[in-house]
Amino acid sequence: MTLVVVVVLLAVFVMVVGGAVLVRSRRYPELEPPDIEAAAEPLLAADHDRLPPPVVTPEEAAAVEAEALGLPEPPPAPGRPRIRDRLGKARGLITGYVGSVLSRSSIDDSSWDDIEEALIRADVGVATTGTLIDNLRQRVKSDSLDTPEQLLSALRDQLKADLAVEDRRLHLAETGTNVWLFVGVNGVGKTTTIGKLGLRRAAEGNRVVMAAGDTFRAAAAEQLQTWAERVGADLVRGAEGGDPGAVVFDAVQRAAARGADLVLADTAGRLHTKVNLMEELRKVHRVAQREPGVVSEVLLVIDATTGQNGLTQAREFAEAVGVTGVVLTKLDGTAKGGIVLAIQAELGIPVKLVGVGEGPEDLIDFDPDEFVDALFAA
Ligand SMILES: Nc1nc2c(ncn2[C@@H]2O[C@H](COP(=O)(O)OP(=O)(O)OP(=O)(O)O)[C@@H](O)[C@H]2O)c(=O)[nH]1
Ligand SMILES: [Mg+2]
Repeated sequence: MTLVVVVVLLAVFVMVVGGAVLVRSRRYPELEPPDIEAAAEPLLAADHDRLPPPVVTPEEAAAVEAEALGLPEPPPAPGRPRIRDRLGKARGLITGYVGSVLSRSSIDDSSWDDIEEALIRADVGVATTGTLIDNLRQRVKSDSLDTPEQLLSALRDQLKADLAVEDRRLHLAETGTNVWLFVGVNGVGKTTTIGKLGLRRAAEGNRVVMAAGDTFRAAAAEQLQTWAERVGADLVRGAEGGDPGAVVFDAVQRAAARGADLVLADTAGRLHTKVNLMEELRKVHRVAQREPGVVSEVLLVIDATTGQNGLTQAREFAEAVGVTGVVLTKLDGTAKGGIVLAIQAELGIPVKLVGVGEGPEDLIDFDPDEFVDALFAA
């Protein structure tokens, strides 16, 4: 009897508790244990690229902050190509020309003739080649070199020594609004170089203003505008045929007002015949120097494929506007590159940058050792 009562009470208890749980879970379905697999399914099925990354990098944090502040998106840092991978015809050029030196068992007159010819064919120019050979002869004598291998190794060292300069950096004045002026004849790559360099400076965190000082043709300003948009830089442009000095002056004022670090100023490579280009450039230079402007670099852009013509151009521009450095473009093409030596030896102007293509990353700081090694590459 007692047993029957206990069993009945137990059954009643189970029914009451079970019913309560059932009622609760119906009223509060969220209290039911979650179906993990069902919940994970949309995540597993989702496009992984659209899922938030697990870690926020400093660049991403900076991008979020920049967006919140309404700043333009910083351009990606361009990767730096190596000169030996990007040289066109110049790569291995000396090696190709001096093979005959190595085919002899000693150093004789023919070895010297071959080296001289190789340098001239490499665009070094007659005068610079003469000096180079004289220095090399002295070195061979003083170091008692007697094998062709030693001779070529001395040539390589001599080329590096002749290209060595103490300071190849691009300068910025500490006070005032820095202006880098780009000059050169038409088609050498001034505008493209400004674009590439602007991209690099912006990626390094600088605020850049571009000045479309080539008012000779409207397309020049459009071309610079495209680069300015890519860089996220301010562009100052004037009317077609307008005063280039006024454009550069306005750009300096705008840079100063906005606290920008640098003005990259484009200029025309050719003008209407009645206007003298050098006169015009002198004027632009003077105006760019007006307070708070400080012209801290005048970069002469030379197309390396023009060979010895580049030297004549360098001489003319150096006289007119005091060139502080050379940008040698198009070394990725048919250029032989020896002009680098002539410019430095004869005019004492260091080559600071080289252009090795039309893309945004195709601008390299000139390194003489890497360059000479590339000329001797196998
Ligand atoms: N392959 C190669 N092409 C280049 C290089 N630099 C510039 N270019 C090309 O050369 C052409 C002329 O370049 P620009 O930058 O317009 O030359 P510019 O000196 O501004 O010419 P103007 O405005 O006419 O005085 C363009 O097609 C560029 O893409 C380089 O390093 N390598
Ligand atoms: Mg241009």
